[in-house]
Amino acid sequence: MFIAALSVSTFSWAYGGKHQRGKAAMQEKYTLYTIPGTCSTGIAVLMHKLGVNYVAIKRDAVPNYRDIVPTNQVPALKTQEGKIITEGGAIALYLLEKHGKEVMPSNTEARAEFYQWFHFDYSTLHPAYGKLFATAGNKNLTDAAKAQLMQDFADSLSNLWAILDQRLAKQKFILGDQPSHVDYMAVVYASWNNFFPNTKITLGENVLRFIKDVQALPEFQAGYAAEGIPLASAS
Ligand SMILES: N[C@@H](CCC(=O)N[C@@H](CS)C(=O)NCC(=O)O)C(=O)O
Repeated sequence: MFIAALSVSTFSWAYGGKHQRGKAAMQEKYTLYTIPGTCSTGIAVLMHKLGVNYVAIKRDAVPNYRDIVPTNQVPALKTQEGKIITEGGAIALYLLEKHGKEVMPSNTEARAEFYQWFHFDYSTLHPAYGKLFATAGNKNLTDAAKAQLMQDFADSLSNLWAILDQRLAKQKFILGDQPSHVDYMAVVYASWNNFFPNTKITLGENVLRFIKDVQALPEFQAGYAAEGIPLASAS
């Protein structure tokens, strides 16, 4: 997905999970390639939750990024050993397995539920936004055709949010009373509604409450601060 409107200024800094590490860059374990505000920001939030040290580098500050990541997309993670992992879902599961066993459900049934909603994020919600971004950037459509197609895609997207709204009527977070990476990603995606001011995407009242709750989490605030971007309003 291409998000042209996001900031692309150069940055590189060292952060360490719950505590900003300032100049102690020598101890960094990971490099996270990111475009702040995109799906890579969800990984930044997870890294803060897990308390792992990393350096964030903006994709557009890396001249040969495509040589490192052939899709040219973020997120990408360079491990301590120098291995590059791409695909946000793979990165999240790698980090959770390595540093977050205690925040993963321990039994198979509960883990299946985690995987279900994890993939609802990565394989259903994210691509639904991808259709909107792609249509918005399509130069072959008339304005009227583009607006209609975008609204059609937005209606399908609103149906996905309605599924979450129903679930969030019964519980605080998507998996229950504890926040997880599934919540972080959903709230990052919800912020993308702001890119489509002329298209109606409906978020139910439970989703709106949920967004506020997730944005209030310390790891969410720390992740956004590390990315250098404000929390997005949702309506
Ligand atoms: N399947 C990939 C999709 C990654 C993706 O769509 N990344 C977007 C940001 S959310 C991106 O890099 N956009 C910039 C571009 O495509 O040039 C994943 O889940 O990691």
